[in-house]
Amino acid sequence: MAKPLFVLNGPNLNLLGSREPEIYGHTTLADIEAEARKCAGAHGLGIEFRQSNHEGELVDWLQEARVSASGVVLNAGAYTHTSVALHDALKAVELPVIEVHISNPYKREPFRHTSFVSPVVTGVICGLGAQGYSLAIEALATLISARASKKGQA
Ligand code: CA2
Repeated sequence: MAKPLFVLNGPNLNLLGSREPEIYGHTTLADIEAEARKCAGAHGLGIEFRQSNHEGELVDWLQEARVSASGVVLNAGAYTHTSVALHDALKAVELPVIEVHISNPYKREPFRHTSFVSPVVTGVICGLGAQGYSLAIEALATLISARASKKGQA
């Protein structure tokens, strides 16, 4: 069986569903995890679903993903807009990575218009609500099976 997907969530995403529903909707992080498991399972993939409020822990998990995952979904929360450490960790990860944002940061405050993550990931999904996680998993499943058949040809 393929290595699992890592679905990594940054600061304050544990509060989803409890505040600011006009921006983030009513879906909780537990709901997102359940949907992500279903979606990945349909493609024969397992999930390691995690959330942290600590930048260094997210860096550790990206380093772990490098050896233990087949792809990564990353919603780095506010660290998206500040973190050189996450940028550097992503550069080293050598896996398909999809950056996800529930809201569309480009419709929001100017400080959310810069991402340190986007230049070093495979793709970005934003502004589509919690559904963005399932779309990212679909994209990873396609990328991973394309990689596997390329390897088989070699
Ligand atoms: O839209 C996204 O997914 C974000 O990554 C969410 C981050 C924000 O800093 C990014 O600019 C865009 C914030 C996550 C905090 O989520 C909360 C949810 C409910 C209540 C308070 C915060």
